[in-house]
Amino acid sequence: FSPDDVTVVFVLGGPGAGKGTQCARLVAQHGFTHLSAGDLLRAEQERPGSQFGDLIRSYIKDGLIVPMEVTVQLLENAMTDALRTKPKGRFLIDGFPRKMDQAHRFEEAVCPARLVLFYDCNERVMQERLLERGKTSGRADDNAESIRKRFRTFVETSMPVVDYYDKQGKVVKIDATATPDAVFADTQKRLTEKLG
Ligand code: UP5
Ligand code: MG
Repeated sequence: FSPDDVTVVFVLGGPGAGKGTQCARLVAQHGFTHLSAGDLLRAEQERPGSQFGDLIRSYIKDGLIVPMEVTVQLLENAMTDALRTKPKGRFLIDGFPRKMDQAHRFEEAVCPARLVLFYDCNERVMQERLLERGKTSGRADDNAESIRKRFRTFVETSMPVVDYYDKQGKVVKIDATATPDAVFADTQKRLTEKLG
């Protein structure tokens, strides 16, 4: 597909900041297509015959970033699929890029992002949310040890990506500690200012 046919918004923020929650609302009200890199990796991990299942499983458990080739390919495939039914696609790419090499590769192979929504939340609140969700989510990384590792990766590896886009003036920073409704109201307001 041609980069002219798509608008890409990256959705970043720490583990449990509320990326998925806000993306679901944006899909419902603004017709975006939501692609969560983590969801795509978890689906690939479960796909019979996948050669990456074991690799993905161990990276996710340790909160590490799966080698970018895998994730970029999954995203490209999902975008191509979505464009079959919607020729001009508006995409929310959730939880990606979270390492600089991914950011560069996506920009070269797919297209640059129009803007980056950054959900800002402190670790205490994020940990509380994730441990609560872990009671029922079945996610292999919603436990205290994996959460600690995810936080470390976020600070060391993923925040530099946010800073990189901030220097380009693309980052819209949103306080993610408020209620989901309040965060969404703020998101809508800021997004409309930027995208129209
Ligand atoms: N909740 C949400 N918003 C709330 C609010 N405002 N107030 C109170 N509660 C709120 O929310 C988390 C929980 O908090 C939910 O229970 C929700 O109800 C509640 P959610 O919307 O799911 O937050 P989100 O930011 O999406 O959290 P998630 O756990 O999905 O974040 P991660 O970034 O850790 O997970 P992801 O799935 O993106 O990645 C998982 C792993 O995949 C990574 O650690 C990594 O190992 C791997 N990965 C890669 O290797 N490469 C990639 O490119 C992407 C992922
Ligand atoms: Mg998520």
